[in-house]
Amino acid sequence: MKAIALLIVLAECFRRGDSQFPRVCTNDAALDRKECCPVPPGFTEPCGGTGRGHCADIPDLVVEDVHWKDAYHVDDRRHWPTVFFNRTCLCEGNFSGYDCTRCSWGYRGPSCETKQQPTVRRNIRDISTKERAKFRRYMDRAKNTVSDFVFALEFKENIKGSQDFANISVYDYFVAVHYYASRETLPPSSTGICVEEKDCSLDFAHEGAGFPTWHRAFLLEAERALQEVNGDPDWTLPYWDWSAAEQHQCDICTNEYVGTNDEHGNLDSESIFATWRTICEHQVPFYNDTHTNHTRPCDVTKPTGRLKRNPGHQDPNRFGPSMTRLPLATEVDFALRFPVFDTPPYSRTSNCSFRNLLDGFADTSTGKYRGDITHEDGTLVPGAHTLHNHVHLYLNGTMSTGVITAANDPIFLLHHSNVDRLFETWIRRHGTADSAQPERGAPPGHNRHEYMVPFFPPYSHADMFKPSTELGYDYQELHGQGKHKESDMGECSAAWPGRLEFWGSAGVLLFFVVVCLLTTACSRLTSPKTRGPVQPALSQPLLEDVR
Ligand SMILES: *[C@@H]1O[C@H](CO)[C@@H](O)[C@H](O)[C@H]1NC(C)=O
Ligand SMILES: *[C@@H]1O[C@H](CO)[C@@H](O)[C@H](O)[C@H]1NC(C)=O
Ligand SMILES: *[C@@H]1O[C@H](CO)[C@@H](O)[C@H](O)[C@H]1NC(C)=O
Ligand SMILES: *[C@@H]1O[C@H](CO)[C@@H](O)[C@H](O)[C@H]1NC(C)=O
Ligand SMILES: *[C@@H]1O[C@H](CO)[C@@H](O)[C@H](O)[C@H]1NC(C)=O
Ligand SMILES: *[C@@H]1O[C@H](CO)[C@@H](O)[C@H](O)[C@H]1NC(C)=O
Ligand SMILES: *[C@@H]1O[C@H](CO)[C@@H](O)[C@H](O)[C@H]1NC(C)=O
Ligand SMILES: [Cu+2]
Repeated sequence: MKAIALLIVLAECFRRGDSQFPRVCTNDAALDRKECCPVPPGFTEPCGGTGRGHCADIPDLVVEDVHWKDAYHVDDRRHWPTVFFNRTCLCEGNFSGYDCTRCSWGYRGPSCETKQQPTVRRNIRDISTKERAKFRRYMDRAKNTVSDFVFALEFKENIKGSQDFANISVYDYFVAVHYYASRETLPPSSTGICVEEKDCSLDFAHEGAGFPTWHRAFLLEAERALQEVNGDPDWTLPYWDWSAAEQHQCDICTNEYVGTNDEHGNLDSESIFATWRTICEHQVPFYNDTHTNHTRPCDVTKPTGRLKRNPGHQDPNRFGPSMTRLPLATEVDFALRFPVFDTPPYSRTSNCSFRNLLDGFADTSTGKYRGDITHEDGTLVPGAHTLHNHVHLYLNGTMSTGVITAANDPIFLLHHSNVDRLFETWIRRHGTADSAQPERGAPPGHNRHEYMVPFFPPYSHADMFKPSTELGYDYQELHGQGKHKESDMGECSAAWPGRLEFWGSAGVLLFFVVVCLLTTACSRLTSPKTRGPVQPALSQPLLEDVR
């Protein structure tokens, strides 16, 4: 009993987090009521009233299951966003945004009544010199303009009112959002809630089924913010097709794009980005008088350094020999062949999963997860650091030192725009069946209907799992259009897609084979449409699952 009481007390002590909300909702009254339903400028009712939006309770869509770690229960991100706000605007028709003054993705017009012609995200190597200058200027304006979102400097239980929220620039807001989604809950401690690093961190954006959809939402929000701050609603984020880079080296690491660097990784003073300061580069353990360390919330008002980049100089002994160059187009081709979006446990250890290949923890020759191996003599065999992860590490600097602060470097947006383009290529090739995303069983916050932390007002992964044209944008060109004839899927044979692992083992197979032999269904085995000896015995819904 005492132990349980102590645990509860501890849990109460360590609820923590810094977070971000519209400035209009961080006044004392709104915080107390946990209600963010502002009256938009020019209106008289919250959320604009009938025909536009009204205030409503936020449902809790969290899926509780085995992957929950103790750290989850002391984290402000739990049951997002209800620790902070449990009511927000529910917009009608095609309206959206925290006060229903914006349009849903893909809609335009004063009443958001028109479905827009998709805007086109272009290859940054193909846009004009003028457009490149615009890219640099637009980024810099976002870096130097105050956002209408503010960021909390304290744990939830210490937030007293608006004074605990700080202004932040439009660009840094996105750095902070990415940081917040992936930050650790508390430092590992032998006496604390979690002993090992892996149990202390909760990543709502990476290493899980929601990786592509989370970053898609992030890019849409960032693109819109850049359009708004620059008064250019037709502007689109360019993408950097690193798999087609000259000599497999960073061909946009020049002052025309994101900045040239010297051998120490410092940006050239001629680049506009040399003046940029990073935020949140250090997670500071925080000694609390209860004798356990917290991870102090990032103080977004304090610059933490300059951008660093040194492409091709990442340590190959630590991360593998491929670190001297960018990922190859053949590796992308390989990943795109995988028809199964994700496989249990929908995490960094997933095998034969398109998502995990793209995320970068699966080997692009076997299709299987591969982690670091340390031999007894201390020698390290680096695990798989492929595609998305490979590019981060290759760039050796701000993009590689920690996933939590990588977004400080503007190349992050260009890299992720390309990652989203690969996700889109996969969608156009393999479809968007609901069954592709897990309903449960993924790490916290990564299941299909869970809200993506920390977007506000909240929306789910499912909202992003559709062809980009339905969200109002498209790409100049998808990856390897028309040339994906090969069938190599490494150790994940095409007739045996990884999703079947869900059904366990050979034992289950044997069961189906026996059932099959005992019934007339066996004749279906010879049907010319079937690919392997097992699938015909499975029911139709499962077959759809497998696709
Ligand atoms: C330590 O944590 C407790 C409980 O959350 C809090 O009341 C107290 O202010 C914290 N101490 C410091 C120095 O912030
Ligand atoms: C929302 O939070 C307020 C303030 O804590 C509380 O009074 C109310 O019961 C909550 N509503 C729901 C639906 O949880
Ligand atoms: C939303 O947009 C669609 C497409 O333009 C339009 O048909 C529909 O009427 C709009 N809905 C509302 C409620 O305005
Ligand atoms: C934050 O920004 C808003 C809008 O620009 C401004 O009105 C407010 O004074 C700023 N607050 C602080 C503490 O700087
Ligand atoms: C907490 O962190 C401080 C500073 O890093 C360290 O000196 C102390 O030993 C830590 N305490 C615990 C209980 O881990
Ligand atoms: C992935 O494949 C490896 C090697 O075949 C196997 O040892 C491991 O258990 C698999 N992992 C999962 C999560 O299925
Ligand atoms: C860049 O890579 C070198 C090894 O080649 C390493 O010593 C250095 O710490 C890396 N720098 C950063 C910022 O990651
Ligand atoms: Cu990320």
